[in-house]
This record gives sequence, structure tokens and C-alpha cells, in this order.
Amino acid sequence: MAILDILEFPDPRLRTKAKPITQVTDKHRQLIKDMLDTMYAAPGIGLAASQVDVHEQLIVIDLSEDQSEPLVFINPKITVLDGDMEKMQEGCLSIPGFYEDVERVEHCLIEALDKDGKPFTLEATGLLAVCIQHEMDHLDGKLMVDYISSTKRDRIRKKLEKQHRLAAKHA
Ligand code: GNR
Ligand code: NI
Repeated sequence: MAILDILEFPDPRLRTKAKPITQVTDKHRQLIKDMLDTMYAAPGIGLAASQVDVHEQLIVIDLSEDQSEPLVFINPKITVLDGDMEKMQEGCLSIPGFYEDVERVEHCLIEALDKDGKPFTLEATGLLAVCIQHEMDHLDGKLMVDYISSTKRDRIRKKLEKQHRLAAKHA
């Protein structure tokens, strides 16, 4: 079991665009295990490889209460099935302690590869749809704070920078 370090805003590495995975290997399957351990320990409901400084298109999600429904998405593609938007308050393990309203597409189809490299599709609504879009944004170098005003974003940045300075001093 390995808990990985999660990058925090405004770390510039979170802005890296993830590359598609051409061949799913045992190394990826080990990373998936470590990402699930890291997500469950946090705790969170989703984690993108970008957040652990691996810039490949890989996401894990588990919306269950008891860690019983891990989902893995490799090279995910999204198709909007219904243009209606839903607003939800989101949190992000890379922006700890802050919660912001974000509007997302309510109903979408995801095409991706599973941990064995096998293609699958999944229709998503509600929290699952929101979470997948949040994670796919990470793969694109995009963060939840990009949807709020620059004033609010700057305030969050300053608070986190201060926390990071204090943490470094006491390390
Ligand atoms: O744990 C998380 N909760 C959450 C709540 C609402 C919308 C999205 C999320 S994802 C987040 C974990 C995370 O930062 N994933 O990138
Ligand atoms: Ni996040």
C-alpha cells in the first residue's frame, strides 16, 4: 500500500496536460492501486494522475460508501448527451478546505479504457457526471478555481501559499 503526495494549487505542475496512454502496463496497474489507496486515505471520491504528478490520462473514482466500487478511466473521451447544466458545490484534494459552485453538463457518455486496456462506455448523470468532468479537467491542466472570479481565486491562492510556507517551516 502506498500513499502518494497530492500536488496542491497553485503548483504549476497541476497545469500540465496529460498524455494519452498508448499501452496499459503493470506499472499503470500499480499506479492505479496507489491512486486508489491515496484517494481512500484522503478521503476523496476521485483522483486524476495529474494530482500525483503523473501526466498521463488516468483517473480513478469511487462514489460508494465502503470503497466497493472503484472505477478506472484511461484516455477518457466525453460526449455530451444532454446540454442541461447542473450546479454543484465541489471540493478538490488539490485545493484543500475550499468548496465552490461549478456548473457541469448533467448527462454525458464516457468512452475509456479499463485497467486491462479494454474499451468500455459509461453513461453518467448526477455526481458521477460531475466527478468525471472534474477529473477530466485535471488531465487538461484545469482546476475548479478556474470557474470562479479571479479575485476569489487569488484569495484562495494566497491562503494556500501561506499554509505551504508554514508547513515548510515546520517540516
Ligand atoms: O473528493 C472530491 N470530492 C468532490 C466533490 C464534488 C465534486 C468533485 C469532487 S472530486 C474530489 C477529489 C478530487 O479533487 N478529485 O480531483
Ligand atoms: Ni480535484
